[in-house]
Amino acid sequence: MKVNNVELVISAVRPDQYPEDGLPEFALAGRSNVGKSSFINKMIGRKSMARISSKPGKTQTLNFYKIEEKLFYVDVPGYGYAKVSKSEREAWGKMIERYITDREPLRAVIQIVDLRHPPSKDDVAMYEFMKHFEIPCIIIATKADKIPKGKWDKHKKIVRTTLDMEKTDPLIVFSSETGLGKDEAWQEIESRM
Ligand SMILES: Nc1nc2c(ncn2[C@@H]2O[C@H](COP(=O)(O)OP(=O)(O)OP(=O)(O)O)[C@@H](O)[C@H]2O)c(=O)[nH]1
Ligand SMILES: [Mg+2]
Repeated sequence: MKVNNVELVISAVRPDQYPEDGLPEFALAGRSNVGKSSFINKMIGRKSMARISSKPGKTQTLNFYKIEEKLFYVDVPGYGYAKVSKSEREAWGKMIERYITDREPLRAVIQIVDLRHPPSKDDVAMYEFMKHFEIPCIIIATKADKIPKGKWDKHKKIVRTTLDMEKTDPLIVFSSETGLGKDEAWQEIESRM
């Protein structure tokens, strides 16, 4: 999709603030600092529309980016940030759980993992959560620019087996630096709108 028009419609902390225009939504999930906001920026061709964190764990809201009046990317606070207190973590969990399980316009969760490393326990738990609630998901393995091309296939396999991914779920190798995987990701998203 060629993107000219992007608008941060709301940074929501409660469901009654979520947009009501019914456009399809694609939510980002992933470890803090894994590259969720960078993914959005690359997909929409903006350098800094979605806030890239210098301080991981800072984003505590659901940020709804409206793209071309056609869909929303929903930037979600990352999980697994050690310095977040237990009560904050619980509040986060409730907000995300409720959004993911109750949200009618949600078409898929885009789960971002780091291609360089095996998925963490939290990554596995997130994927299992989506399977349990039968949420469609697209897995993006990002930061591919940080390892040699010759290793991508091997690392892809590790991601698939560690998450115990369903065969039909897409796994796309991506880089927010180079734009690798951008077209494939857009195809996957547009096919679900
Ligand atoms: N080399 C490289 N760096 C990346 C890539 N994607 C993200 N980064 C870097 O990783 C850091 C974190 O990126 P963010 O996009 O802010 O990560 P996030 O998942 O949104 O983080 P939180 O909002 O804290 O959960 C930044 O320094 C980015 O520049 C990538 O594909 N390649
Ligand atoms: Mg972010």
